[in-house]
Amino acid sequence: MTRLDAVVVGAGFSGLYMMHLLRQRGLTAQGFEAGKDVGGTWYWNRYPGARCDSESLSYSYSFLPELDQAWKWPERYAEQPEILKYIEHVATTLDLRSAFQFETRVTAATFNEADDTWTVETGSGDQVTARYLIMATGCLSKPNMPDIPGIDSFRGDAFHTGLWPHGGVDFSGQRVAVIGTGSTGIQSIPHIANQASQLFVFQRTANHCVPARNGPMDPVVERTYKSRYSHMREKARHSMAGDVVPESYVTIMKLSPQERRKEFNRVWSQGGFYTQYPFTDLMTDIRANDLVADYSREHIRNKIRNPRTAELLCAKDHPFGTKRLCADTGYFESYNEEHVHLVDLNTTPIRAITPTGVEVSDGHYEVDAIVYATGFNAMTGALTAVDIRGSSGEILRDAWTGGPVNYLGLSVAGFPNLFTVTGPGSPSVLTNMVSSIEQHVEWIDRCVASLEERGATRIEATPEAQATWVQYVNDTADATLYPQANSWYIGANIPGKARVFMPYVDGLKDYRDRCDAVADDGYAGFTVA
Ligand code: N01
Repeated sequence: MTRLDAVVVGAGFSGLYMMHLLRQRGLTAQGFEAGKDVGGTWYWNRYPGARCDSESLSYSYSFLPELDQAWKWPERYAEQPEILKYIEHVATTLDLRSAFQFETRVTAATFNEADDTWTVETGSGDQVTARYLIMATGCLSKPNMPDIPGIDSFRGDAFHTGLWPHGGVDFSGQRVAVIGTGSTGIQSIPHIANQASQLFVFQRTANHCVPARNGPMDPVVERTYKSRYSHMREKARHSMAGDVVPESYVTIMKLSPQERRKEFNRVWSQGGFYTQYPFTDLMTDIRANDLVADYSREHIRNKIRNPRTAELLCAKDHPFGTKRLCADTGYFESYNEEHVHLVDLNTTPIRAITPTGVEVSDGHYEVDAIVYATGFNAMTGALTAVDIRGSSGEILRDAWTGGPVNYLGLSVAGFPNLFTVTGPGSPSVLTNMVSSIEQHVEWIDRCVASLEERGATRIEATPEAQATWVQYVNDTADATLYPQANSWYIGANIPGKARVFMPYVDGLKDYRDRCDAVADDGYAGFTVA
């Protein structure tokens, strides 16, 4: 059996950077990736309109300053093909593909007490042994297909947005159903509407949206950014959101109604997630949150001609931003088209998928194609899908039945030498993902280097440190409005999944400081042997 220093699972932004750093340290590492090539999220999510909601100039690696200058992002927010092209370019430049075995899914990993190694098995029958196992499997990579009666009986074409066909899909002249109105549904619906002859959107929950304000890259913005790239990266690294931060902050409840209006107009005209960043009380004071939510609903009512449709599209059942905000480019306007119909699943729930369409409580919609924009088993799904057996033989999936527990979002008690990149308990999904990924990967790299230097063969979170961390993550989330929504952050989208708020809400800077303090303190909260 091949013996290695490390196995890296996943060839997205995380896995590629991890592999690069391990190789730079002179360690032997093997990567496994289920896809045919690199890209991770950006390899699989090829649905029409797929685009990053973080701005292109900040959604890229910071460790390649020459590439920062050379790379041309055509738009304010990059489309999926542009991001994939960037990742492919990095993989080629750093010769990272040679470290990965593609079209290979890791199915099991077992810790060997005798020599502090992991034996990793793949669906193709490979077995390798390595000191470290690094799961760079992504937070939103395990697609969630809804459990609807008759789902397999449909005779038309059915697609999940997270597993989109590589050649694309032409919906021209077709009657299409889209189920789901999260970020993905909201990005894809205007594009599908442009092709379909009839489009039926099945909505269970209206989501809060902000205007994306996408457009061609402004050359002045690009020039300015590029002239200060290292400064911008440094600011992002030490910011709450892992992104470039606003110049100043305001407390909504301290503003007069006129000041508030001016401030809301300002952030709305900037668009994107900037609408969230400058407000200190948005996510903690429901009165402030309600004011922003009211303002956003006003925009929807102004955009949509049919008042009943407008009301259905106004998010009302959860505070603004407590589910992942969606960035809107032409989404609401789609409903002004005569061939686009909104079906409210609260009044007419789906009963079944039939061979010819979607049956709801008061009728049947005949369609040629169904698009499931129904999201992911987020943060834990890709980890619990693998039979990861720790030192006592316990499977990670079983250890997490009551919700994920770990230390720093990086390490699980009972699972020595296992690292999770952007795992539950980390800020990841509440930040610019690439900034968080870099922090995690660099921390793991430093930890591995320290173990190698000390001649240690094993590192493991203590149950006490893990319990304290989990409590801290829960307590800080409970001090915000986040847990008030039935979101994937809390596992609410997956029937039977434990309801535990998973992301770390205190931001990347605070998280980085805590992780660095642990490392500076000789890996406090871990046992090293
Ligand atoms: O998934 P979602 P997504 N019957 O879970 C509905 C990231 N992302 O793929 O809200 C009917 O948000 C469900 O309804 P409800 C981003 O972090 C990033 O859209 O549960 N409906 C909801 O409307 C995002 O948050 C980018 O009531 C059902 C929808 O399906 C994350 O990916 C771009 C249903 C699922 O929404 C996931 O977004 C796009 C059922 N049985 C996405 N089951 C970037 O910018 C589910 N739904 C990088």
